[in-house]
Amino acid sequence: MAFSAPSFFSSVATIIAFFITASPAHAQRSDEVVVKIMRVKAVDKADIFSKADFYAKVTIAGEAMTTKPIRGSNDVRPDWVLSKKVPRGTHDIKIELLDKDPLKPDDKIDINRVGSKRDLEFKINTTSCRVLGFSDDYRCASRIVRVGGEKKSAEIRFSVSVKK
Ligand SMILES: [Ca+2]
Ligand SMILES: [Ca+2]
Repeated sequence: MAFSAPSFFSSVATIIAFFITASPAHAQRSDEVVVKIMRVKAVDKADIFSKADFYAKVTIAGEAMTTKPIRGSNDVRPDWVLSKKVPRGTHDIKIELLDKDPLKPDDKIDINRVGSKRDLEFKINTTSCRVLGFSDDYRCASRIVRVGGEKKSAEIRFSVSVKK
């Protein structure tokens, strides 16, 4: 070529190329993980003296959040919604269900059919929008139903979705 660009322009081009490839807006994209618990139903008596006082503790990417208890009901439709902003990628989620008790430590309710486990622990991939860690993978926002089998167990219906 007859025309040779001055070094100033090639430097500018290098700087622009750097910002395009290393753009923080691209690298640090974040998503909001939303866990919704739609229903909790006791399988056996969660509370030996009365009806259950269910509440949930949900941990998303290391941050634990607790709902208010719904007192005196063995079958609740709580519509609990817990969410956290996370960097795009795969993150851990834990769901624990408990029965509030004024006189002694709250009981952990079994919602995991695996004998040695009472909680649900799984992962969300916010890029592919898939819930991982169960026997089948679930798409975002699909309804997931789990039920425990030990003493003081319940059925739980929930969904995990991602807001981009
Ligand atoms: Ca109770
Ligand atoms: Ca279990």
